Amino acid sequence: MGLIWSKSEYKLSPEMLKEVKIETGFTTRQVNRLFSRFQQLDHDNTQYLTKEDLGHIKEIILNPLGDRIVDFFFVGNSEYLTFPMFARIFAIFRPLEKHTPDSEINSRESKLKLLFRLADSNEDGSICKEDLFELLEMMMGAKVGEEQLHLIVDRVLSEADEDQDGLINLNEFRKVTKDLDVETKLSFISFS
Ligand SMILES: [Ca+2]
Ligand SMILES: [Ca+2]
Repeated sequence: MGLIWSKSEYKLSPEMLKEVKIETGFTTRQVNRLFSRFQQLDHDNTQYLTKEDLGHIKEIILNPLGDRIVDFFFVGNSEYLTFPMFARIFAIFRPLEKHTPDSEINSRESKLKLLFRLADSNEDGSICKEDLFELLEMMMGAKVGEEQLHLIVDRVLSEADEDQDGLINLNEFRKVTKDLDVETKLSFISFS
């Protein structure tokens, strides 16, 4: 038998389908679509993705926080992304329904936490001036000059930093983003 014949596409097992559905709240159809997407990205049929593979996702390339999001997929510096890990991240981006409880993986609270973690580039649990500068620089691109960015950073920090320790913690972040439309900022992957 030649090599070409042994390169068969692997399938999503019923057990994994069930597990992913329970964990993410996706329907069977959605999990299947996500799985074919996973397979498309997995060019060499290894059943896991690398950072390079993720670099082909259009929504990620176009997102100003794309690189951060890719890093976020690879939790704990793991080099390999399996399908359940892949599905879990997409689940956070799943749009909110009317009364999504905070415990749900796609709740406003998990999206907010994700945004906070994306902002906290040195992963020390708070957003400092440098984190904020980097974040805004990425989000606003070249449209805003450095000087102006510094002004914006100072303003955001003085508004958000209630206990005046020079850092924005998760609680302060939650308050300052109270009116922010987290939904449209992060629900960039739709299944409709
Ligand atoms: Ca930080
Ligand atoms: Ca603070």
